[in-house]
Amino acid sequence: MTDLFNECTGSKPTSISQVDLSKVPTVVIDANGEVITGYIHGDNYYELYVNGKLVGVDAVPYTPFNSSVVKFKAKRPIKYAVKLVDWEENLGIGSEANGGNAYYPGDGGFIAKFSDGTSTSSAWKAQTFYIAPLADINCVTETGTSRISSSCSNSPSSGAKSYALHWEIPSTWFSSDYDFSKWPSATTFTEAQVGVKPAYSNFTSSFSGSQFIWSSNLVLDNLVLLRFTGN
Ligand SMILES: [Ca+2]
Ligand SMILES: [Ca+2]
Ligand SMILES: [Ca+2]
Repeated sequence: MTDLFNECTGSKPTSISQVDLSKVPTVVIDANGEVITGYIHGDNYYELYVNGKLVGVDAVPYTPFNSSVVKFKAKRPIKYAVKLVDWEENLGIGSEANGGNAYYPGDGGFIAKFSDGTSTSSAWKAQTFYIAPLADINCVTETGTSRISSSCSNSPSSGAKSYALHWEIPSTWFSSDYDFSKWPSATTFTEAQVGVKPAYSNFTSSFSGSQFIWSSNLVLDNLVLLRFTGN
């Protein structure tokens, strides 16, 4: 992956016209495929797999917020798999220092657009594998494959009172033939809900038509896997 916007390396273009796309290397997934360009932005960390192979990882795991551009050569239909992590400062309990609260539950958010015609939307599948911080794990319910934390409203007041739920990640979740058909649909969020940053807002034309997505809980779901098959 190549930086679209990354304050850590001083790469801070104010628009896509300032980005030299010819310098973005092509990752060859399928030698007889076509070259596809993608724009990616997430809070806080993402990994992109295409047709079962790792294409690249986010250059900045936590903050400052960044974005990436990627080129890969692959055969249609493109099988997208994205690992998302809403990182934390209090490791294992899903919270961070923010606004005077040492145990603030931070939020996530992800948006991407690819030149095969793929945009992030509720047509993607999104499954959570880590929910925190929880004051009481019994507020989470499971219905079918949905892991629902919408009733978990009380944030823990301290680290000692913070709990987390984890589910085992299938070892083949990113493979081309993994059956994700029963995963919940991704939930879309507005720019206001995710709180946009320059790493995204300087390039809105490149993300045009895509929506911010996550699993059903933008705040408490901290490790989310996405799957989508393009045209
Ligand atoms: Ca990042
Ligand atoms: Ca969170
Ligand atoms: Ca975050």
